[in-house]
Amino acid sequence: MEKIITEGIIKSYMDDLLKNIEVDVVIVGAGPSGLVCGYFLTKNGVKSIIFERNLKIGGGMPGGGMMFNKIVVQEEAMEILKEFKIRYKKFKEKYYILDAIETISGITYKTIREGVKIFNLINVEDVVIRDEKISGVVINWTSASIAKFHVDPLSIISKYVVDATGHDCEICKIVEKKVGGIKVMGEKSMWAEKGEKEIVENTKEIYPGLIVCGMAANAFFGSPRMGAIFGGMFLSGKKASEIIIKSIK
Ligand code: 48H
Repeated sequence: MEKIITEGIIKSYMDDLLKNIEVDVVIVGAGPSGLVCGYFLTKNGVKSIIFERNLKIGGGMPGGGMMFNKIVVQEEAMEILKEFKIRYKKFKEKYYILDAIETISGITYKTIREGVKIFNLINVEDVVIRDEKISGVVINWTSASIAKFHVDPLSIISKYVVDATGHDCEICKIVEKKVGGIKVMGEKSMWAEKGEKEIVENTKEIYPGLIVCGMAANAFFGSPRMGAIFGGMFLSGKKASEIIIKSIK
């Protein structure tokens, strides 16, 4: 039986990896914005995969606000939540309260079932660059990075890379440092209305082949944080997918 378990797991994982060596879109980060982006891309026929460095999926969402595992979502984003069949309660005019765990679990499940492959425990440590275009990502095991082992990485080729890495906008910082031509402004202090408004405007292609979405978009453009309100994350993930769909199709 042990032999069957081992063979089954290794073969099946390797099959998944081999099928995804070249894809349309690599999304970095399985937080709310990255998951929603992947869902709408795949639903519209654009093959996308997600690399997540953590063991768990969901980024900052399971923590809700200060570990009270609830989130607030505003009216404009509720259509997206309804598509994922997440339950909600109206709180005040135009604001809804959702269970953080149900929301992230529901989004994750539907995203995977739509056909997005999520690889957890893999860190994106660099990008592939060709003719001044971001053309893929460089990956390694998170455990190797934590241990600071010198293990050379592997690469995945793609038409687009989406930076959905949250507050740290890691892929933008890598491109700023190693490729040049862009400048990370850095996230500003709390201002929920402004942060939520600007996050959608900030979702765009910031370098050929590189789209920034979610909290990373506000960090890149120097916009404020907004606390545990998540409508902007969902709208931003959806907008990132629309930019790519329009360009690829
Ligand atoms: C692989 C990586 C890498 C890497 C990071 O932080 P997230 O939840 O990001 P968003 O933008 O989808 O959502 C932001 C939201 O959770 C939040 O923080 C809010 C609303 N804050 C407001 C406030 O005021 O504080 O998810 C990003 C994911 C995480 O799971 C990381 O582990 C992952 O990206 N990640 N994965 N390679 N180099 N860097």
